Amino acid sequence: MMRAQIEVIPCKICGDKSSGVHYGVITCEGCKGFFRRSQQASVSYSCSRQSNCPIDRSSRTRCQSCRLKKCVAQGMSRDAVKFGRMSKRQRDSLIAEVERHRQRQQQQQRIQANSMEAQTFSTYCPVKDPLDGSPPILQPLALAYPIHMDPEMQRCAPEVHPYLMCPPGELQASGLLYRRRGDRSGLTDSRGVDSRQSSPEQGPLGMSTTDMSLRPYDHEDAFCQYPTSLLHIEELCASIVRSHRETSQFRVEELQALRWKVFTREEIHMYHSKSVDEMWQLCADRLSDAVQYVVEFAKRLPGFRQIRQNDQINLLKSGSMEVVLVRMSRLFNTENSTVFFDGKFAGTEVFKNLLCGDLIMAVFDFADSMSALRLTDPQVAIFSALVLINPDRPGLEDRGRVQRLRKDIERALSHILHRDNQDTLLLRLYQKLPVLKALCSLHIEKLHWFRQLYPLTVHTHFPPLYKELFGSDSDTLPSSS
Ligand code: HC3
Repeated sequence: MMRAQIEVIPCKICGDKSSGVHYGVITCEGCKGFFRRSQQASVSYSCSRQSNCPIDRSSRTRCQSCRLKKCVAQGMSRDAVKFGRMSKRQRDSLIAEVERHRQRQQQQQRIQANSMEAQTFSTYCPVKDPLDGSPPILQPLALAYPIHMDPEMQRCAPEVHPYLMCPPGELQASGLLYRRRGDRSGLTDSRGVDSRQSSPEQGPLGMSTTDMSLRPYDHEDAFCQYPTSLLHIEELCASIVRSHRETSQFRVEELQALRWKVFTREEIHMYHSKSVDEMWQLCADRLSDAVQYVVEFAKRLPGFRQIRQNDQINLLKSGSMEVVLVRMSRLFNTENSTVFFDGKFAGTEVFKNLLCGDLIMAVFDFADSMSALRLTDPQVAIFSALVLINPDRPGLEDRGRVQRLRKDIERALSHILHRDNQDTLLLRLYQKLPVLKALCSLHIEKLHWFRQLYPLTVHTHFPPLYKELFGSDSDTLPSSS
């Protein structure tokens, strides 16, 4: 294939302009050179953070360990050079990818041309689409739609649920890795004021409201219009679908092309040679990555920013794992019961050393039954929004507002299913809600069990966002020793 054609796809590692296929992956010259240097016997890198540093064009030189990890996860290998030519399958997949890129670029240009017009009458004021070109396919969207792309969305009140509200990199930079000791609820601000009583003008930390990543409820914004007309419902659907598309971590088409990439026996053995806590740590890392995208999805949902800040946090705390599980069905291959995990398709046996076979079986069964519904991506998007915007979650202060938004999303779901001639799916989707709840309770139960066995691993090695969502206060507070 012509190099110039491949170059329409950005570097799979950092998103910079690519220069062709290097070591088996489309990369730029910088990442090609980096990978070559990393292969020297004397080289060994380590990450001083959580081993999940974002790698993009501007940050790629900051952490060599994470950059190399990403190169390997994307499939870079010295062997790719030794074995020379690509297989027919790889070539076909590459051609298809180039074609999809072209089409997406064209589509994007059309959307951009239309969006100026659309924004003038949009009830939901959708977040400006950050795309200025087509997104790279099948790579973390931190590259395609960097989570730090919208500076206003990123700023946060760091001492209040820091990891829900800030991308990890920023927190490290601000040195605010932990909440203050003694702040048991995590909702108390630096002045000892309960953030739940935040004034309308100021956020919990006395910051202006624009300093928040999850925006606090804004009285100026209190008048929120809810759609009644078909046009509004359609706008709501489009806006939710866009939020999903921008934050969905992996693209369905590309996962489809990668279905043949299953873990080999040797690779499965490698997972089996990990200790229980190493395996938990790995899964906690992957799960946190997925949750990060769900948080971003929530922030881009129409109406979410108009919910009170503490309610936004409560919805995410109780709903983000459920959305991860809904999204997991997109990554599931029913033919061989595998899920796209850690760069390849994995069966339940990969997770053996977590020692929670019942949870893994239940999660895989759920993914299988969801995949069997053969939902389209827009249907997954709106169902995910429905799962997240749930007025029955504990601790909500303004349940009414959540209820109203939920009603709109319910209408949106009925509308899209009706439009797709699949009204019968509605009941089947609602039947999934209690299953999701039960899975999440089982997940938390497993974490309690694991914490009793390995309290230090959770406290010291688990990603802060994971602890923020699933852990207890003792997991997030600095240890007293
Ligand atoms: C199966 C899984 C939950 C789902 C995770 C998914 C499939 C989510 C979407 C991501 O894009 C890819 C991905 C990676 C990891 C998958 C998790 C691995 C194990 C976890 C189970 C529910 C076990 C819970 C792990 C624990 C106990 C550490 O929290």
